[in-house]
Amino acid sequence: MNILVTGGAGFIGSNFVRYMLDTYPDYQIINYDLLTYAGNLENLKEYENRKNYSFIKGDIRNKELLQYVVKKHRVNAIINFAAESHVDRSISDPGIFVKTNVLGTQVLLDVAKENNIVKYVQISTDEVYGSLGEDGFFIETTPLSPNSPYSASKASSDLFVQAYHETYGMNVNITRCSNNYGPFHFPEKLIPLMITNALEGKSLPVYGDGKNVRDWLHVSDHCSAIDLVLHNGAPGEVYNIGGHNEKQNIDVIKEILNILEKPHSLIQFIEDRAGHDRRYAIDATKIRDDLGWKPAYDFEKGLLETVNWYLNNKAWWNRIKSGEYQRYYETQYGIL
Ligand code: NAD
Ligand code: TDX
Repeated sequence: MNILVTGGAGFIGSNFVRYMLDTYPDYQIINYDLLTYAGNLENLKEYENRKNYSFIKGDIRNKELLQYVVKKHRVNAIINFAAESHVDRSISDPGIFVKTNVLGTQVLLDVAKENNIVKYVQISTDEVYGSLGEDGFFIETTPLSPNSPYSASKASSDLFVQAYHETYGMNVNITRCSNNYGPFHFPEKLIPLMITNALEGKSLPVYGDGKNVRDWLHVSDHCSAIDLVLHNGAPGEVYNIGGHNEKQNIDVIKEILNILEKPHSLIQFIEDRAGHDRRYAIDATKIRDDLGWKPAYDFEKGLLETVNWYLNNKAWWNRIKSGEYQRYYETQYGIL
């Protein structure tokens, strides 16, 4: 297979590129990424000279460049990770979310259609389903009910993917995964922000009462699920991905502080996120039954490994936190 991975320099994309190069040495992996603030080639440093790996800096909205790349590399599958991915940024500046996530996906779908790509996989999110109450789970047929500009843009892209399947008969899949964690996670997101702030002796900003629930999945379990969908997903199907690791934010934060042996007094409750979804929980029965997927990670083990990764890779996150991200941080949280 010659696979175009868009957004392969970001958190999940770079973990997926690594997973594919390790698992399928005979596949060609073409990483196409715009290298926005979230894209970082350092994530794939050890792989840059592999002969079955190439990187192209490009925008998923650039149809001409995509046509050239797809033809040159005889691409037969596309997996779209490229997106603006942070909910808080979508609240302060929604426009780029529509441009990248909606328009970008539609351009990519056109390129796939015009080049007879055999499989297109859209990496979506559980956030498109909106928020749950105290109980229940999202299943694939749960109505889309996004609440943030980010999730509205992801839901819109999902609808375009489904429309291209229905209208043009394209072989597509959509995956909807819960919150990922693991190595190379950008420190604007909850887990890496809390780990790195604690290590720097800074306050840990908790939105609202800290009792919002997220359903955590180790990024390598997400990668193995995408692998199965790429190879065995039935045309047009949606697959939910999640490992039944529902946690309140405050409990995750306390666990991080305990691992690092840092005081709970670093926790600072701040104003809630606007439109903050209360609870996400995924029912992943379909991908388990139809494709035989099973997550390998237990959350406690995964969190410990992740904390250790940040302890051992200070240079990686220091470079991020001292650069442009610093300006975003001051705008988002002020000086805590
Ligand atoms: P990320 O922000 O770490 O990475 C996004 C990547 O996309 C970056 O490398 C960035 O440079 C690239 N990119 C942005 N705009 C681009 C454009 N116009 N053209 C080409 N590349 C562009 O995001 P992530 O957390 O790795 O998420 C990857 C995908 O998975 C996203 O589609 C996201 O919606 C989805 N997802 C994320 C999670 C999660 O918990 N992080 C969970 C479920 C689904
Ligand atoms: O400083 C913070 N304080 C805080 O309390 C941050 C950054 C987050 N939070 C809370 C908000 C959420 O309830 O922690 C929870 C997780 O927040 P994020 O890490 O921003 O993730 P979330 O909003 O749940 O979205 C993530 O999961 C689904 C990804 O960023 C999305 O790309 C993915 O689609």
